[in-house]
Amino acid sequence: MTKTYQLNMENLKLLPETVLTPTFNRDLIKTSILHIGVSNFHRSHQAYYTNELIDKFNELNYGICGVDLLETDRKIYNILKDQDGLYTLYTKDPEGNHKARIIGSIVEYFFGPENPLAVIEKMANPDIKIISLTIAEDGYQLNEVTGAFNINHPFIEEDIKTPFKPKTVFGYLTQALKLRKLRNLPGCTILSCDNIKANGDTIKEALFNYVSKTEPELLDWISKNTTFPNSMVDRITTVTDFKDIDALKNEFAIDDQWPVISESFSQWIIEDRFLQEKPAWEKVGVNFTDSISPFERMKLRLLNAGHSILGILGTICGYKNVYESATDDDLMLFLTLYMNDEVLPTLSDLNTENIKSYQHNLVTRFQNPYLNDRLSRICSESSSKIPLFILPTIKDLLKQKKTITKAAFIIAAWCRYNDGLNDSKTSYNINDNISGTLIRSAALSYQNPLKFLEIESVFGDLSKNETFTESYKTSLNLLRNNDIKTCINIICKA
Ligand code: CS2
Repeated sequence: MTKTYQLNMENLKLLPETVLTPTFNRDLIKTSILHIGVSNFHRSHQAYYTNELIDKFNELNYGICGVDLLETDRKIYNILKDQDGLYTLYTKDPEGNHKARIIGSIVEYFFGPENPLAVIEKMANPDIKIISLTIAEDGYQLNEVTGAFNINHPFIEEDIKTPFKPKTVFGYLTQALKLRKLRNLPGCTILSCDNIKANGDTIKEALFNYVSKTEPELLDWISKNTTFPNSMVDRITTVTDFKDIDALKNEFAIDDQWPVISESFSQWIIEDRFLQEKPAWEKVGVNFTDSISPFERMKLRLLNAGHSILGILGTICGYKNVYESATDDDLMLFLTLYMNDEVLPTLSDLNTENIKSYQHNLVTRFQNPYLNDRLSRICSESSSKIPLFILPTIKDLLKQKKTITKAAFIIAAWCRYNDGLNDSKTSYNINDNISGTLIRSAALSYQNPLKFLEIESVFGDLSKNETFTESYKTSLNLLRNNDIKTCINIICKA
């Protein structure tokens, strides 16, 4: 058995040379970025880029203060405390090259449930120039259909009642910005890094809604003293499991309680609208642009939608990870036809060459045999993902009077997925905020196929669109009477 070293500052020097470790003095770093939601994704993406910037260019002014707001995040709080804020980013490319890099850019950490006032104070600290977030699709409390902020969400109602013990990002931001105003301090840039359309505009609208209800006199100050750049973030990051933890021990002698595993590819495109001087992230591969919209549409409709399709169809086939789905010829044929016939017409205003190369690269990324990207991760919270990844394509196709056969098949397959049984009659869990509604509606759809489409919070009035419902009903009927592979073959030949 190889000797392993518990990950912490003291042991860094004992790690084998094959491990990339921070070469900078972490004690000299000044924290100017506060990040809410220290998820695996943040740790594989923004914290990585910032680590590279500090490490390669000695930019010591851009340390990150990590913040988590939910009790369910206590695990990361304890682990980062044990490991002096260090963790391993373990990247795996499709050719089988593995790299272990210790990330040292998170130099401070605050845990909301333990001390909410300390978090508010830190957010109000003028040294913090950027407040960034990865709070996942469902953290924005949006109405899935209209995309509008849901002020009546129970968490939001609670925050309105107990403003100094907030639970949501909106409660925290409001109190912190109020303090900045009271103390005559500058505002900050609020940078969303989530997979939602126009993420900066979205957080801005949601925050303005919250503030106009709770602290209306603050609105004018916020609009003058904050900016909300949109950004597009991309790096496939899996759920860490014990096999990864063991592999790191065996391959690199690192004993890390919660490493992050991701592909080697990564992309970050940000609108250049920072209130104050921004980190020179462009030195480490980040692109700054005037408008994120073309990149974001391409990514959400191709990569994220592609994932959801491989997740839903693959789970019904009995597969467990993206690699298995993405190396199945039938599933890939369906995905390719969906992209070519039904997504590309909605992206016709974009550069065709860029789209082709993105699409081509996607196949290699999905087929990375070294990543165990579980379909359960992909399918979780589909009720928040489908409205962002698939429904906008459907709406555009219907508007343009183009064919929607494959898109309708995907929605019907999602209904079939919510039966909770694969084609070999093995059951799986439906992990979703509204799993009860999904399961009930899928059951009712045996009698009346439209029952599933009538979940208004997901589909809006799609059940009233006859062009769509005809195609959807045909697909659902097929799916109820055949295994998924047979259905895919029929749909692909149609
Ligand atoms: C995935 C994303 O959650 C999902 O459904 O599609 O997490 C995806 O892996 C990332 O957006 C990749 O950048």
